[in-house]
Amino acid sequence: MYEFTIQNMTCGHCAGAVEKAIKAADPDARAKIDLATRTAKVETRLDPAAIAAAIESAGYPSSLTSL
Ligand SMILES: [Cu+2]
Repeated sequence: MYEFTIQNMTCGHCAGAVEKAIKAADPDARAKIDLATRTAKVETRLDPAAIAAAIESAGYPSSLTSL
């Protein structure tokens, strides 16, 4: 489980776009997006850097805040 802080995520559409980007990178990922805290908790077998890159390429720079 990785937790990312995601910039620019301001509405439900953004949260959906972030989730879609995560699922595109890893179809087996489980993602819990929290709009209020602008964080995403992601369960994935991928390297967290790959998830961060996918989120960023959707337009939302992110940083890994915890493992
Ligand atoms: Cu939005």
